[in-house]
Amino acid sequence: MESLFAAQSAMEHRHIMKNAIVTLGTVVALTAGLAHAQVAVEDTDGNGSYSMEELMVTYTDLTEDVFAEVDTDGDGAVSMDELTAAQDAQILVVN
Ligand SMILES: [Ca+2]
Ligand SMILES: [Ca+2]
Repeated sequence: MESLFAAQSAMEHRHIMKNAIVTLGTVVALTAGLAHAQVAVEDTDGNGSYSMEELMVTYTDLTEDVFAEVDTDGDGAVSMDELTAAQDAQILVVN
């Protein structure tokens, strides 16, 4: 009986360790996400969204296909949220 308890205890310990590692991974991912969001793209014409031309100042090799992927609602402009999502998903990466 005692060895069964010991085995259970060891399993529980591993489970706790696994959760701690997962939590740490989430924190790292969130921190990385924040770092991506800090890549500044200038809204040159100040209309509150990013055009292909504005994005290309920062992402010089941006293609129309990638722009369409970033513009998830397909309205022809990239909003702040769409930009952040694309940066987090590493669709937009500065070379
Ligand atoms: Ca703009
Ligand atoms: Ca859009």
